Amino acid sequence: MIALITGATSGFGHAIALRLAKLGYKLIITGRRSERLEKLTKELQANFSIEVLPLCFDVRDNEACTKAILSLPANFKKIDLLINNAGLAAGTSPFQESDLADYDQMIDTNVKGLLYVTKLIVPGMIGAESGHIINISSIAGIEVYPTGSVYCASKHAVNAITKGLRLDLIKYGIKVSSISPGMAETEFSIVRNHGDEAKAKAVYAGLVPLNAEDIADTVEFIVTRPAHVSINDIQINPTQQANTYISHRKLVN
Ligand code: NDP
Ligand code: 8X3
Repeated sequence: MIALITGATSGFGHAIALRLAKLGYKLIITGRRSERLEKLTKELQANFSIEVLPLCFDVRDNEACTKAILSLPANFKKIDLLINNAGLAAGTSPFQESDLADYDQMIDTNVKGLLYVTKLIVPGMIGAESGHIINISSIAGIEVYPTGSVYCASKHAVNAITKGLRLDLIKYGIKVSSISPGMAETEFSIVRNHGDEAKAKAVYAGLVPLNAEDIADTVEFIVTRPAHVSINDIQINPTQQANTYISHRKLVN
């Protein structure tokens, strides 16, 4: 079985790569940071007896996505599992103070990037009359919270695309799933706060957030169901987070 994971250089994607390697998948790992891809490739090859192909490209660039996917060697062409994980939130300001460049980055990555990659992988799955696509969405795709309008819009779009793909691909035996996590401590908040690590840390003050392993566990559950079972969506939150805006924090002075 071959899996392609977007955004494998950090956080969820990195943990999912290690987990799928443990399950025996051959892996295509992608992201923009080539040195991290090289390091992960070496780690996967050293610890698991699997083949790994790193592909460095920006999912916002359709030409680069196309070049990368069309360059796949014959022994990596039949992709059984696509994990659309690459994504981000950018900015924490209310709409009226927020930045158009942040909107472009979120929509171009979370929505258009996911579409570009999926569009390139789906024909092979249709040809094989099998396959599985897992989109990493968010609880931001379920509820909208203050300062999150565009990120939430991007994840609502991911949910619509997930449902649409499921409807259109059902006749080819292709499973389409999504995972909708709440707060998880990865590089996500550092990116969202434009590199401000103190502000990123404060996001999780007084609670135990999810971690990347929790999402790898969820992926493992989804991909190990029998052929006749398809998981549509799994929502997963920290125990101290009820929804996007109600958390129970225990602050210590
Ligand atoms: P990280 O910042 O740790 O990882 C994000 C990954 O996405 C990196 O590997 C990054 O790779 C990749 N990426 C970002 N932009 C691009 C791009 N333009 N082209 C290619 N790859 C890109 O965050 P998480 O692991 O937390 O996030 C993964 C997904 O989970 C995202 O879709 C996010 O929205 C979602 N999510 C996160 C939650 C959280 O609280 N952490 C909760 C719910 C959902 P590189 O920089 O090398 O390109
Ligand atoms: C990330 C989770 O709650 O910060 O998708 O929007 S949240």
